[in-house]
Amino acid sequence: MDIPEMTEHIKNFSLHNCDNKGFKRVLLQLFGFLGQGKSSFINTCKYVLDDTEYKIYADVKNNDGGNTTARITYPLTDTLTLVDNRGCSVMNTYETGEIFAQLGNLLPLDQEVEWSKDLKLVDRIVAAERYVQSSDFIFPIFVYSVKKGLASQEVPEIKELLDIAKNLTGICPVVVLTHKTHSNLRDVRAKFEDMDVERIFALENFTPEDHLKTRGKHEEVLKLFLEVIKDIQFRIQRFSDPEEEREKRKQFVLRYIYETEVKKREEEMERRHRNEQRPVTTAEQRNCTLQ
Ligand SMILES: Nc1nc2c(ncn2[C@@H]2O[C@H](COP(=O)(O)OP(=O)(O)OP(=O)(O)O)[C@@H](O)[C@H]2O)c(=O)[nH]1
Ligand SMILES: [Mg+2]
Repeated sequence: MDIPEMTEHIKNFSLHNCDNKGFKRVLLQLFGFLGQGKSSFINTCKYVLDDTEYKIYADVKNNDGGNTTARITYPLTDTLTLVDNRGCSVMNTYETGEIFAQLGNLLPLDQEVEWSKDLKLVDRIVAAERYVQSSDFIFPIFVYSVKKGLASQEVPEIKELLDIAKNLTGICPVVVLTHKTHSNLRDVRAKFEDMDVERIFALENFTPEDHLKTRGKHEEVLKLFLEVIKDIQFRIQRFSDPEEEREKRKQFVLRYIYETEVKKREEEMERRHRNEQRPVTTAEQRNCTLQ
């Protein structure tokens, strides 16, 4: 396929032509840590698919991230919609619960995202049930910046995040590596390959500073979407109806929140127990005598 054919193929892709089970739209759910290039990737995709001048749709900032604070939808074609989810700063349990609730599409779209600690997230998931459309097919895309590098000790935690995302959505997340031209590329790509990621795309996002359209950059994005479409067509045949899929995702996330909460409390109790068992130090004894 040449570039116009690829573009037409992506724009004409519709769930009506496959055994869609009642799914109507695909949400391409972007997730990842802060400042990895998620919003820039959205602007890049719009620039390539619309093929007009470069526009800033999703807010991009020149900082370490934390700029996107809401889940915003960006329709790309009649069927494909990109979702800019709020990035997390670290992999702590309450932030990851929140990420999975966003990823599983259990929280409302186009609204500010607040991070809820403890079980408040459960209340928000229940309250959102009225607003969330079950007919949305969820497709996870993990965005990671090559520029950041990837230390070996960070690998297990990213692998866990990707594995949970896979079990939650039923789809192996596609990994998009941004800042492709950075010298870390080879190392970062190899580490993601070792994490059993099936599809890795490395690209250089178009940015406000550099959006000269080259064939290489343009084609890279189109190829990514052709693969994503193939994955959707493969997976949709194996899904049950949208209501049941959403129910499964909800149960999965609620169980995750419950289990992490139990683990947190157990750890807290163990810590207290350890403190009680600890022999009193000479300094503490001295303090007691002085009082
Ligand atoms: N050179 C280059 N710069 C990039 C690339 N991707 C993103 N940037 C720049 O990196 C910075 C952060 O990118 P964003 O798109 O805002 O990242 P984000 O993941 O949306 O960040 P938050 O929403 O704040 O978590 C911006 O200054 C972008 O212009 C890339 O592939 N190449
Ligand atoms: Mg952003």
